[in-house]
Amino acid sequence: MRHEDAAKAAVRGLGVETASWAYANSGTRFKVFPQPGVPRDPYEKIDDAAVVHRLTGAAPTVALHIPWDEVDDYTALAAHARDQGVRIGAINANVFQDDDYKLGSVTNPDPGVRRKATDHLLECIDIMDATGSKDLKLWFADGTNYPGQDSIRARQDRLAEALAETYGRLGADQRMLLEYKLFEPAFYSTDVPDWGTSYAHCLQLGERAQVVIDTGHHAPGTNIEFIVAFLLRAGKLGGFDFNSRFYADDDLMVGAADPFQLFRIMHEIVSADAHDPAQGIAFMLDQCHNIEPKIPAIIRSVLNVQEATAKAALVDADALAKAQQDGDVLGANGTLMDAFNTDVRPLLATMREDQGLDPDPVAAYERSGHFETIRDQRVGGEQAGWGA
Ligand SMILES: [Mn+2]
Repeated sequence: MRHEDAAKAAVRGLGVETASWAYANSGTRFKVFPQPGVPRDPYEKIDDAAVVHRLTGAAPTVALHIPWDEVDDYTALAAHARDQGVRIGAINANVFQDDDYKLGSVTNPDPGVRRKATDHLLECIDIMDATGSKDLKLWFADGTNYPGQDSIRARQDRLAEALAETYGRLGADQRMLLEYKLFEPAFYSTDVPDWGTSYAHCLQLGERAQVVIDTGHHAPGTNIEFIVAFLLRAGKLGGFDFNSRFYADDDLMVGAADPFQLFRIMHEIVSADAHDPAQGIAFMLDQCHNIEPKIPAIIRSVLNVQEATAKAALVDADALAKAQQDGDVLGANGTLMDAFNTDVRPLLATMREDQGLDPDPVAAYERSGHFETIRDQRVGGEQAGWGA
């Protein structure tokens, strides 16, 4: 019973940040399949994020992506979010969708392009000031396709210079979260390909620069929980972009492809008490719902994170520590597996009832009639999607 209470407490404290772009139309490079009722502007994206928060009680912030979420008045957008019961989360910069960025953004050999890219990063901090956002999230598509195309070392110098200028513009309570990705769109060398590169730049920048782990951005078989443990120990884990994958950067629902991996990650988090909001780790979703209905998929994703967290909190820490100390390999592994194999759904249903929520948020959404409402109301105009 004591462990169950601890699991409920761990989950209750956990906020999952949803992404504005996940509510919009998305697809692959082959096809975007539009869905009815999809938001037409950032205000409607925030409305959808607020629905997810109302039903789960666990998604209090929504990340924006600039320029996809460009508006004239960011203060008004933040006020709209507050009226809907949510807040603006991380501001995600976009320096990959302009013709100028063919050979890179902040690492481009052309100083004029680098200036333009860095100016965009600075503009994103202006938007943070206007919206109350605390996190600037950076992912660079920069890299090269062919050996010899550019100097790998010079590109690192250019990257460091742009990051330093941007870091210097941050307010005292703002952070820079630097994401990495193994490959794609660059296929030979990527300028921030792994956690080590991100970590090294963040270390040089200072305390408020931290690494963000997108779970889909690694080579197959990478032990992500090792990265989590290492960065936590170094005080350099800023947050996650949660999603799941079978092959590359699939951006499927977190916990869908490999719930055991998500559990192992959350075990590292919970065993370091890093799920405590005071620790400042941002648990964000970065997913694309290309063929499934978006809002229920995002609700399901929040629940998947909650389930993994509850299981991680159910690990008998004393028994695990004793087994590890005693060199009891099977006992230690068994302790972990007992927690993973526990069905935590009844426990979480009770927790939601205690919070005044529906025990089954996905079913509650289906019953709510919300989808029919947005399908009928959001006609005319242009649906939001990549590049809009
Ligand atoms: Mn990401």
